Amino acid sequence: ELLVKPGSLWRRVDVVASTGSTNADLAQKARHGAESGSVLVTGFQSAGRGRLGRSWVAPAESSIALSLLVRPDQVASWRWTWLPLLTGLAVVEGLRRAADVPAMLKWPNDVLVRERKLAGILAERVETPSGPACVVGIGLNVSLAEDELPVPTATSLQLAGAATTNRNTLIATILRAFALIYQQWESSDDDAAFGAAYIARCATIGRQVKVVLAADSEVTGTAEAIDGDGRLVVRTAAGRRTFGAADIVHLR
Ligand code: BT5
Repeated sequence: ELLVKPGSLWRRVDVVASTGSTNADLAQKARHGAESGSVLVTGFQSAGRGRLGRSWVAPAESSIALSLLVRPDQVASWRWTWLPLLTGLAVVEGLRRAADVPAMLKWPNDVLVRERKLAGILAERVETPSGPACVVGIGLNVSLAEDELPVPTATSLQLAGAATTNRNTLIATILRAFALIYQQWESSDDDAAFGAAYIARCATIGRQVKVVLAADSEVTGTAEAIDGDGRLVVRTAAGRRTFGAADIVHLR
């Protein structure tokens, strides 16, 4: 039983024991008319999706996968690039509050604790009969032990010494944090304010980074800022360059 009551943003929260991908399921529901504020939560995905064709892998019983459907009809479509970033910010703020872990963002939207990945976010635009919508997925490692980590760069709330690993508490806190930040973003056009809030929690800014553009092309420099479209601004020997979320950034 979830503690989240349907409110001004959350219209319904469905919980299933397992599925392929909550993002795929919710996108399908969106095409069939699911309303803004629909949430789908599961404990296990057999085909969890990452960005750029990668996969999200998490064992049953020790992780959370959830997807949120929003239809930001009032927001200009060029501002939608902020959705994955503000979701990352919501996860960081929610986990700091609920679990007391020093969560940070690695641009664009990996959630790290002590340089290891605690949560991943995948935002996907979906065309539906009533207009475009966005499905935002969050994968969170809750109680994985060291030998259960899918990759050595991962961590879990339990390994990070979290104050709670209670799923309902975590889900409720993340949904509340998202609703707060989303509603501020939807009702304002001050992306600079989001940029500032994001930068305050972003481990990438001020660091030496290597940006991989293609197999044989990379750029190194110092990450300086997030611009008005949520892109990363890097100072290189040859001047400033701006990168989008499809470019792969390694912290050095
Ligand atoms: C992400 O992709 O980090 C986005 C993950 C989004 C997962 C959620 S779960 C709910 C919703 N439904 C879905 O089907 N997906 C979303 P990306 O930045 O591409 O990172 C993927 C990479 O992270 C993989 O290639 C691995 O290296 C690593 N990885 C995979 N599983 C991990 C895990 N459980 N913890 C930490 N790292 C992981």
